[in-house]
Amino acid sequence: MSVRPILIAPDPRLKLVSEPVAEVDAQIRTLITDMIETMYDAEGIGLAAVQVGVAKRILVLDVDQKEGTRAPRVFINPVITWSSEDSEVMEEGCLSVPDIWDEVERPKAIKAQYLDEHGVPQLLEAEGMLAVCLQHEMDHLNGVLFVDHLSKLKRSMALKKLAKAKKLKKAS
Ligand code: GNR
Ligand code: NI
Repeated sequence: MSVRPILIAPDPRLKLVSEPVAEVDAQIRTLITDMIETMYDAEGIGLAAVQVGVAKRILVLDVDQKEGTRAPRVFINPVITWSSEDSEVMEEGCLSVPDIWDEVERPKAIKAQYLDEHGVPQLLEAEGMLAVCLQHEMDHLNGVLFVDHLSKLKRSMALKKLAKAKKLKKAS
């Protein structure tokens, strides 16, 4: 088990469309274990495989982390089968877009199908933070970051701030 480095925008690898997983083999299981460890280490509530440089359709989530009770959920090849017409605005952040938070509007509730870590098909109905996070992670699988949902002006301000922070970090 190991914590893997998280890619930071504007890394071009974050724009890749991830490939479906054909079989949940030992290599995929190691990747999933590392993703869970990496998510907790970074104090995130979700992580997509592409954020650690593996463009496969896998994501992990744990949106209601309480001390001592970790309950990571694993989604392989997830598909949203239904989205509510009602939308909701939430403040979002991203481990690949550090220190930038902004409001994103998304469908309030969704239904999804996916394979769990055993390769068994599952269905999920989600709303609230779980729905937000699942949609945010599924965007990653398609090469989309939350800042791509912002106005052009807000996005360019966010990316400028990020580039500046990267430069400062390099110099220090
Ligand atoms: O840790 C995270 N927090 C978060 C907060 C609001 C909306 C989405 C997220 S996901 C983010 C982790 C991450 O970047 N996953 O891709
Ligand atoms: Ni993210």
